[in-house]
Amino acid sequence: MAKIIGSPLPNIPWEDKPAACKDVVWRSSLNPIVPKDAIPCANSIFNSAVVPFEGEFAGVFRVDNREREMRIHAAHSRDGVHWDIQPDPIDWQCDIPEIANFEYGYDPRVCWLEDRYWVTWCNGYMGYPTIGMAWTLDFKTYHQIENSYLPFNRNGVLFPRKIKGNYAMLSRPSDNGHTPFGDIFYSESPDLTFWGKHRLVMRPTGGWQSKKIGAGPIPIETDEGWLMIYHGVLNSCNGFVYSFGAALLDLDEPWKVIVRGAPYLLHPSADYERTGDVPNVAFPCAALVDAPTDRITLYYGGADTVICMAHSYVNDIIDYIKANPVK
Ligand code: BMA
Repeated sequence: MAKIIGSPLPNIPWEDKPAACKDVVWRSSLNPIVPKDAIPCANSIFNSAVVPFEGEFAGVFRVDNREREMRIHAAHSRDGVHWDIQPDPIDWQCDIPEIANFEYGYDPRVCWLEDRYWVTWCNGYMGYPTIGMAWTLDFKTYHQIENSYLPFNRNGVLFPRKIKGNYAMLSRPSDNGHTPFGDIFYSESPDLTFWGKHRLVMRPTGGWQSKKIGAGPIPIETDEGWLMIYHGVLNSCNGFVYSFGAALLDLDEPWKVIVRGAPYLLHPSADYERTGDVPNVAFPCAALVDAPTDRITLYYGGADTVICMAHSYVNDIIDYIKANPVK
């Protein structure tokens, strides 16, 4: 059994696995936990990040507004299920004039790293998507730094500690549209501003992950490797289908894949994943883990419209991908 290198989270939002469920990952019976119109300006609220904060939970949520602009809002919850979402988007504080002009932002992730929370998101720069970064201590004031990469890039996901002396991030080079390709890359930085030493981690393979792939939640450290949950896309005759699965990456050289699951963990099959602004999307952006009990709760967007939760055990996911690997 792999040992999780992490903290207790006894108040993790949780439901036991239904007796009839044969899957490794099961959906919350409360789904969708955040409806599309939870605040007046919202057209849809989805693909969002959640972290433990001061005994409760902080959220950094993707809100597409009724002009269909992509914005990021702060949120707070006592239990990880019921959320108070700020009515106005985050007002990023930035003293770099070239970066300070916010254009659009979406698909945020949040990572506790050393002494503060870092938000990464897909950030519009001169009309092009790249990875934006900002830090916060209180989820009220957010200090934006340089974009991490040249466009085009999406799905920037930090590792929660330095690896071999450098900060580390996964990302997914892309194009300016609905990218018909996409591999997961790994990059390092001495200071969170200058990123290099780029390494290929994984390419698409078959089936549900045949078109493109992108990292999801912050990787989870275990003594056997980093558990990376990622989305994969199938190009069906009715458009893209977003499912998610998992892989285990080497602790010191995370571009080396130890094992990668061939079947998906969750595939859009509930109504709220199949019907919405973009049908057939389950897009994970965050995970909560209670290390002593092995419990994991995933947050994912349903059909680009709502926020959902799913539960599992970290070791059940690891055992499942080991038993069903991509060969
Ligand atoms: C991707 C991103 C995600 C979205 C997905 C499905 O390119 O834009 O935010 O969930 O497409 O539309």
